[in-house]
Amino acid sequence: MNIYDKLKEGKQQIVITSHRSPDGDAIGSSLALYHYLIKKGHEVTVVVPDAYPKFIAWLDGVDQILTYEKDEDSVTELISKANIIFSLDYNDLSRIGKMSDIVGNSKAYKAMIDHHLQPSDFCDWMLSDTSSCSTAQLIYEFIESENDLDLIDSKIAEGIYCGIVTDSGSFRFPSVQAKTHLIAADLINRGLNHASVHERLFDVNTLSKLHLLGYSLNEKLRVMKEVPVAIIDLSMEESERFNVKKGDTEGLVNFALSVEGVEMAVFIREDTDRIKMSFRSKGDIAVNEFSGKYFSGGGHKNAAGGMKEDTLVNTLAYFEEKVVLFFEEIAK
Ligand SMILES: [Mn+2]
Repeated sequence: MNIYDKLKEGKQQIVITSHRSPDGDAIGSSLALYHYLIKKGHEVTVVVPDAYPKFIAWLDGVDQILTYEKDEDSVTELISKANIIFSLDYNDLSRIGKMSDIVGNSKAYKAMIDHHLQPSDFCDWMLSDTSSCSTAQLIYEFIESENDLDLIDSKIAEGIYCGIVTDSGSFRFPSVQAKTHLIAADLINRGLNHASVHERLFDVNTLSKLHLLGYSLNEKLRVMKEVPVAIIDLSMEESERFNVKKGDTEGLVNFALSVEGVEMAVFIREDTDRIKMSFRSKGDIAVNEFSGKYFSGGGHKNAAGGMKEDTLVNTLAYFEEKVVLFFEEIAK
């Protein structure tokens, strides 16, 4: 049975789940679907493994979200009673951490709506579209295929728009389709205040985050001589000096990549027990391969993570040596 018929069987007990460290698309798409399914007469709860970031705390319904980390018992009970479980913005149970057993073992009907590569087979029904820029766009298309676009109000529109904007780099990534813009236009026609969403998402920097950005660009950003690679590194001492909090260093690596002529960038940060790395690249340079080979990491072609258990000084030297090799190999 497909999800559309399942939803027509009558009032359902629905739990919407999304991935660990939920981002703007995870929460935006979950809340958009939440408000839509409530309008359709179902009983709905959104559940995530751990805390959502502060920059999306303004979304309508966010205060109703349950976190497994904090509410283990209520979440376990809800999932055991659910008729339908939605998996949004993830396609493998490993992405929901400690929740994976209770979701995996549940007898509920499971529906996946997601846009990541290589979905695992754990659902009864899947809307898996890897060409889509976001799960939020797929939520719009889900509502569209039910002929329910007229049910989209400002709450649903803000969730969808938040997911699209945050996952598409504000409509700039190659994954953005003409359809994505048509959806944005339709949401605006239905009353969405897009400017206010952008403001609430992006004009919320703390002073200490901006001071860190200034310092990183002024004192730390450098471009290697041998290869078109930009580096920003940050020691523990510097992190402490700027009172760095979770999320404060996010986006720094993109500034490094934006230097004219630079083709690859790395942000290297000394943490308590290891050195953490974040790689970005332009065009055909596959940083996931580089990271997999030298820094026990992986990810996407143009955005990957990695790490090394060594000192910052050693890691920098190792990186600079290996990245020169890497560019020699690419040139062959
Ligand atoms: Mn996503």
